[in-house]
Amino acid sequence: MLESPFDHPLRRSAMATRVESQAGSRHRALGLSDQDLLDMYRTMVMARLCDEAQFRLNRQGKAPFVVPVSGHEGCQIGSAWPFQKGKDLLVPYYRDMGVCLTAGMTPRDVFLAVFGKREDPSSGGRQMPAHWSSKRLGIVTGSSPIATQIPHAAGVAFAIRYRGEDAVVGSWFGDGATSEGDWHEGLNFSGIHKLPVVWFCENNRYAISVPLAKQMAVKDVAVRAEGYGFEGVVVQGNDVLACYQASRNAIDKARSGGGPTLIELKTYRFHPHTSDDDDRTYRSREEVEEAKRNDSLILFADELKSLGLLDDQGIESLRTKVKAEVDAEVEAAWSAEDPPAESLFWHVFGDAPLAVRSSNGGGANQKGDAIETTGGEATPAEPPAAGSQP
Ligand SMILES: Cc1ncc(C[n+]2csc(CCOP(=O)(O)OP(=O)(O)O)c2C)c(N)n1
Ligand SMILES: [Mg+2]
Repeated sequence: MLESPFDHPLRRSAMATRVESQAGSRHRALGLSDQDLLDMYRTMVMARLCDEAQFRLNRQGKAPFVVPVSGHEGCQIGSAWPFQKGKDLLVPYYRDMGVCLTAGMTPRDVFLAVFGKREDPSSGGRQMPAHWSSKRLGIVTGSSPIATQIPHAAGVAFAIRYRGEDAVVGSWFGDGATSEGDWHEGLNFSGIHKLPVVWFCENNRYAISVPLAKQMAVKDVAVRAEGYGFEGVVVQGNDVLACYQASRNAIDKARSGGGPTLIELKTYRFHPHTSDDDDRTYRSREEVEEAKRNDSLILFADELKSLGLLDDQGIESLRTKVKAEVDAEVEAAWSAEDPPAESLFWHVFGDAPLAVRSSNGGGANQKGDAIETTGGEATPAEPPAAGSQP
């Protein structure tokens, strides 16, 4: 018998009646309307369908590298939902498509990055996909080394405190990130200064192929919070409203000067780590299938059905509508303009490096100054030929 960390009362049909009344009172007690629940569910479906589309595109050779979200939708959307748009700051990690869709990114934004297009809000097509960023939406850019966003999040929270602002920072990371020195430094600093930050660990039991037991000698990441002087909470990450509730409580506490909280969201990723990984080498198919039976999308759909907000037909028609939307956005992103050749240097060098300047090139850096590159004759749709690069 597999040990299942996903056991959830909503899966037990014998308890259906209790679940109905519990669910009914639950969202109203949290101040969420019926429409809020439907919007949350729609965002979860959107994340799942973007994931399915990006994997399809990867297999078609159109998307060189993708990072899956499937399995994490419930914990991401539930935890990101209570943040105040346009005010709070979000410091996510690569798997956080659901966090970013909740913050206001669109499927078009997702695929502009997947295809490396000019209008990609995260980097103008110059970062790897899933390196989320949007000044407009308060999403702080991250880099690939695990846990480097943690000191950034602590620093942003310190700046908020220093300036006397009212914002709260949310920062998300995986269980593997918690083995990094950066993670300790960031959480320790946030505890010392009682910073307005909420830490979310999406514990999916693996750091690529490394299982939890090889990463830490404790069962729950949340217990580590005590060592930093603040509260740690364990939440079933496939229970969207439980994630919402824990997040909202922690945000309220942070905003009113109560300091940080570490929220551990127990979850599971259904796909390999990325499109470059083969998870059959380190986990059994039975384990993955067991986790899929406790998919947050299924659980939340059951909850919406028990509340009378959706029936099977409504669920199917929502999925069809969102799929059409995602497909149209994929098409639009695919046909969008490529970045100009000279944008390769933007935000990296003030001017193109000497080594790549030539007498017949031309372009502009981010300041609008003319720069010269060997790809000077290239248009955005036609990047310089590889052979012309130094
Ligand atoms: C400092 C550092 N070490 C190793 C890697 C390679 N790496 C990329 S993702 C990853 C796993 C991280 O796992 P976790 O934090 O649990 O997040 P998950 O991918 O499971 O969501 C590793 C080891 C890296 N990017 N940076
Ligand atoms: Mg992990």
